[in-house]
Amino acid sequence: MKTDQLDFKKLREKWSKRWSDSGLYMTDYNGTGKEKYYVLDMFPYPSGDGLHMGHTESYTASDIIYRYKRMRGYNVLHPQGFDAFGLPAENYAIQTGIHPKNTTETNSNNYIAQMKLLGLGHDLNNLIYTSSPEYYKWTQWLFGKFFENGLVERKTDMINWCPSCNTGLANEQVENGACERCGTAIEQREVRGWFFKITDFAEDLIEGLDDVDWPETTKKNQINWIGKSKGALLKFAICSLQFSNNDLIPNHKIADVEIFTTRPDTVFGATYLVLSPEHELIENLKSEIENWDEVAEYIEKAKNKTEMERLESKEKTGVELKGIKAINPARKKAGMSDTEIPIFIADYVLGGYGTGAIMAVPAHDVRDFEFATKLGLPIIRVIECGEGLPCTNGGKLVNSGEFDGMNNEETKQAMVEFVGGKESVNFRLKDWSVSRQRYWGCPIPIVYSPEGEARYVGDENLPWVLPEDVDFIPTGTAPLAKSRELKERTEKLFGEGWVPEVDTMDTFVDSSWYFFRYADPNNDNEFCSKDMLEKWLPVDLYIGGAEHTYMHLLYARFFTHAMHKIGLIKFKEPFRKLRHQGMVLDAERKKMSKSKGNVVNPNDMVEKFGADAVRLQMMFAGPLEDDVIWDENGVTGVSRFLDKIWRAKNYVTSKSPENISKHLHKTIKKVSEDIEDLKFNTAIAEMMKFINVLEKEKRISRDDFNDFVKILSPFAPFIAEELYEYLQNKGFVIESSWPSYDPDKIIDENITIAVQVNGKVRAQIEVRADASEEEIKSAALADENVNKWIHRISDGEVKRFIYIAGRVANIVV
Ligand code: ANZ
Repeated sequence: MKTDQLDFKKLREKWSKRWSDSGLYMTDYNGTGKEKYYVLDMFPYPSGDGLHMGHTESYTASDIIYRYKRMRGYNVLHPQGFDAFGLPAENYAIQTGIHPKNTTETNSNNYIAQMKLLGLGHDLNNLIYTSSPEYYKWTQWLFGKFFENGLVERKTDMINWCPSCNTGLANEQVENGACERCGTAIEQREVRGWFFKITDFAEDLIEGLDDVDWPETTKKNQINWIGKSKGALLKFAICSLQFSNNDLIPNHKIADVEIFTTRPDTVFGATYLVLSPEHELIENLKSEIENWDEVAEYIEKAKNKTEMERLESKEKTGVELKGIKAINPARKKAGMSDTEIPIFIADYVLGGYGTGAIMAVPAHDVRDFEFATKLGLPIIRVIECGEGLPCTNGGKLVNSGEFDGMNNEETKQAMVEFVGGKESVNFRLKDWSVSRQRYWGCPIPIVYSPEGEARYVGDENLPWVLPEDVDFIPTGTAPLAKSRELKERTEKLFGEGWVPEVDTMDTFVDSSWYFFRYADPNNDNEFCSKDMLEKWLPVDLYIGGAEHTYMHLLYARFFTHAMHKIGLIKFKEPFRKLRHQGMVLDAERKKMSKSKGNVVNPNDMVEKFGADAVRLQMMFAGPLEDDVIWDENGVTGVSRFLDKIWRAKNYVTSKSPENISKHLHKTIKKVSEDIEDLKFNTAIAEMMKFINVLEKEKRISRDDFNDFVKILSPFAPFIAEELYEYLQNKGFVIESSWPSYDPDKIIDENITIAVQVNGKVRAQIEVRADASEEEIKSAALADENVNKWIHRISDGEVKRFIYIAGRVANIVV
């Protein structure tokens, strides 16, 4: 007897080859007549470790959507590519001497093989690699457009510096004061480099979130990151004491300092000013400051602290700027005492936020209170907001002259006018610093004239290729500075004395626009043609990890807004719908990590259980957004389910028994709805229920089984394809259409409802489980006993009908 065991290895070999050979997953770029659907994965960085279980999870989810939508009749774009520039390849090159180009190629090929193993239906014929000149030519072109439109600029600014990676980092790339790549504590360095003006879009980037279907927490986190604060800019005059023997001459004003505050209502309580150690005014006031040595020493010390250390330190430190004082403008105007207030520098005030200077109101601000108590500075309460201090609540104003007795919120605007300030909105977001002093990245397409003026190399010189004649060893200066070829190229094209920019771009620039390129990946003349933009974008569904909330997802949105602003595209938001997958944890619920040695390799799992089982288990383990506990014992459950399906082909006969066909229609309905909602776990549970019923009945018609195979196919494409062939269909299952269900057939068994008349049960009626309230009402009224009681109590008039779904109907007469 022939053994009929499900041999997943055989199926894999057979179908992987046939799918690739037939070009089944190639995008129909020009296809007309069908509605488009664009489902996007976050493309992987081609590391030596290969795909991990997290990829397996999110890529399976998007693959299910892809297959489902195609069967639903959509023209679907389901692309893939590689985020191929980046530090790890370069670090690897430093260790081994192998050029990053080669490691990228080997690693990507490994990824492609893994994607095939998992049966993922990406279009592998149109892959993109961000490190290829064909791609980065357009990254540079976009940089050029941004440059011409003033959206990228060169400036000197304090940036985060990773001393281990020897490169600058954007704020988003710093986690708790450490480099997000290597964990080394970051330093602040003043660097001249290129910055994208993301802050120009701060408001738009908040507003745009109203138009997209994204997880609420992700929206909230982006909004918090952008950090909009409404407040005011108030000017405080600075006076010198030098000529008066410490007797202030109030009119001897030497400067103004502007502060940003969200609490102008508290200005009468400002008892001192604080400048951040970086504040530019300090240097200008040098000749007036009596304790300059002490001040200079403090400034030096502050440089070595991370922003986090400065913000969170409980022990506030600072130094008074002796010899100068500030004037509290409100107290002066009201003719009050304590007009002159001391000025400090303290590192709890940051240079890069607001104006880098604050008015300190110790009675109502926690940090100011800590500082003031430590240094014994005066504290003046200006709001009645409870007993203790500091008190940050609202309340009635006191010690505030003509404002006394008024509610603090209501005085904010008037107070700004009173002291001649202006309202102002401040954002926490900073411009995106993109210059990296590393090799393996997209060259910045800029050259400098002998006078030092920056110029875009011009569209005609793109791609501005990454030179190959350099050493990778990072020294803190950019490796490209050592390239003779780049230097010569620049002089040849632009003239003697011209020099090239030698920094490369942050790799997040590459991934900020890749989803545009997917729509037209081989276009040599445009980053993406108008037709293809029109046809495919924006992205309908994007699936990827929530860890990208602050970097990639924000940068990609900024790029899209900026491209819209300069007229390259017609929309502002790139991703209509976004969903995150949860993390994959090991059986002990621990995060998988190399150091813990608990990383599960998808290849091993596919080898052991087959791709269908791995895909099913990933999706069955829980809702997509929840963490997945990867437990091999769990996989046996789905393997058994697959075995049952395999056996079920032997039950095919001429006609299905009624309960099988009813159950099938219910299953089709549920699976369709669940896929639309990305509830893959419950869709699988429904199919399992169906198979269990079929195991008992052991009879199903060919057409019914064929429909089951179709709805299974997005989840378990290998077995589904084999069964589709077994059922003598032509072509591939993904080319067939998604089965519809007959609503009349879905009716479950009847249910019994108690019918009350004025609260007393008078009948039990049988109705279909899905009967509407109207239907139940007429069935209840048609009941003889109910009718009798209605007429006994009243003349038959029904005042109200109350239906508690599935249980009780109450008729009030
Ligand atoms: C006076 C005041 C009184 C303040 C009060 C608060 C409470 P957000 O909401 O984060 O925007 N601030 C301004 N610039 C700063 C800087 N560069 N470094 C550190 N702190 C800074 O916070 C705005 C408030 O943070 C501002 O309002 C200022 O303190 C402080 F009862 O001004 B406030």
